[in-house]
Amino acid sequence: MKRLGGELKVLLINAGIDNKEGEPIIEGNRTRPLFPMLALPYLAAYTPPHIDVQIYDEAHGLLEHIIDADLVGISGMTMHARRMYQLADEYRQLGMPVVLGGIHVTYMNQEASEHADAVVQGEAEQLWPLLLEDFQKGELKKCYHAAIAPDLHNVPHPRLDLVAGIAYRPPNGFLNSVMSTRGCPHNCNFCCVTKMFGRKLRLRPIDQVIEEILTLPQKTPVFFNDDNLIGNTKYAKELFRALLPYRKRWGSQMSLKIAEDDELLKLAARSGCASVFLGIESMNRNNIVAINKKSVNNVDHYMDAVRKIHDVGIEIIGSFIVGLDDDDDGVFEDIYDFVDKSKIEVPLVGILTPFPGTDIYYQFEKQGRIIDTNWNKYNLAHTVFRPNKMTPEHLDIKYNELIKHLNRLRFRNDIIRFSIS
Ligand code: B12
Ligand code: SF4
Repeated sequence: MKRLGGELKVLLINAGIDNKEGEPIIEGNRTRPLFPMLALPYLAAYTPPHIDVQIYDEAHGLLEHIIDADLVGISGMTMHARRMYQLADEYRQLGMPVVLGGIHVTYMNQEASEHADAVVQGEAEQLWPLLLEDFQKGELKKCYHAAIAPDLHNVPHPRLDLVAGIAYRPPNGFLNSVMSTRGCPHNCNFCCVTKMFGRKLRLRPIDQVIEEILTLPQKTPVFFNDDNLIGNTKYAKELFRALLPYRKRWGSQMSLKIAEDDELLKLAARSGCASVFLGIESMNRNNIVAINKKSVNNVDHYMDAVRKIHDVGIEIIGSFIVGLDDDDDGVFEDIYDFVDKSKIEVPLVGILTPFPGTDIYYQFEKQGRIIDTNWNKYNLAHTVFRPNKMTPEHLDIKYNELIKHLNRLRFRNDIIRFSIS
């Protein structure tokens, strides 16, 4: 177990999807990830050097054999929770202690603790070394709660080298996942981000971001792993200016507000922005108000915003939600028409999903509207709640039809050069 005096072996697993009994992801609406998640590379970076740490990322294939370790740490989103528990149970049966962490178990601590020796809630950078110390002393606690959101000054570089051998290499993907901010100033009711990372945007010093980018393979694009790269426009402009000399191509998630600031938009384009992931969410003003996004999304300006972004040569991955409370049968056509007319390059449509920890989760729970807690289905391709203006079955059927139609449209457009989806 705890090889005191000897080298401790820690295995970190990014859980995939429990596809033995799970639900397949709708073909065409999701692709294999091109770049890695940062949780485990960061934890590895915070692991003291005398500990041997290994990462297995199941995004490109489930782990088929047991890897020997003294301690196993498992991460994942809600859609990976069952696989996380399956792995945890297997490792624990073999006598290897398991720690679970990540966005899902942060909010489903009770459930997770049935499968784990320890559960970590929140951002674990500061906790992780302490947890490892406790483990080595034989004093592992059942629950660790990160009370303080870590400061982003002087964070070590995430250990991307530990996932380099998997699949994040051209032509299947690229390694260059970089974080520059955490949190988001907005608070959309379906989103976990502000609950988990806070509304106050934490900023990483720009020179440190650039320095990290320069250590990564130079010919492949950079994906900024931020939730809203332009959450602080002053910072974003400085970052884009700092990127100018390096002639990078990059993509990130950001809000539609990018189109409201000409200087910001032009700087983004000049600094190499090739593709943006935008939360367009809904064509319906009532929905935008209800999801608490009216300060960010103006439905009357969508077309104009898309045109402006296209005009500077940036491609758009547009994210839409169906099943919002004011959605009736018209929603599917509205989204299709918008994608068709606006010519956004990659439409991503998801069914509203009440992820644990979000405002809608608690709202739907209180209203008795959650009808399915099979976490495998929490991948935005299944209706797990009772919609307001249609049946769950109808929403599923119409959603699948829309995806098929959009895939044809996407194929027709055939202009995707670089995509972060
Ligand atoms: C990058 C990203 C992606 C990439 C994933 C690339 C890949 N290789 O899989 C892309 C764009 C493809 C993507 C897709 C999806 N994503 Co996504 N994604 C993110 C994003 C923006 C960053 C993830 C990240 O690296 N975070 C930084 C790390 C440091 O934070 P962290 O993961 O929370 O880890 C910290 C703690 O949780 C903890 N921790 C985590 N794991 C562990 C394990 C142990 C043992 C310990 C001790 C601690 C610990 O410590 C870490 C350090 O502090 C997050 C939002 C976010 N800010 O996290 C959303 C997020 C994870 N995604 C989300 C969702 C819903 C999806 C999709 C299902 C939907 C979609 N948008 O189409 C798909 C699923 C596809 C898939 N991969 O299976 C949700 C998850 C909600 C949930 N409860 O499940 C999030 C939170 C966004 C949101 N708006 O709510 N995503
Ligand atoms: S703007 Fe995006 S990241 Fe921010 S709270 Fe809304 S959905 Fe989440």
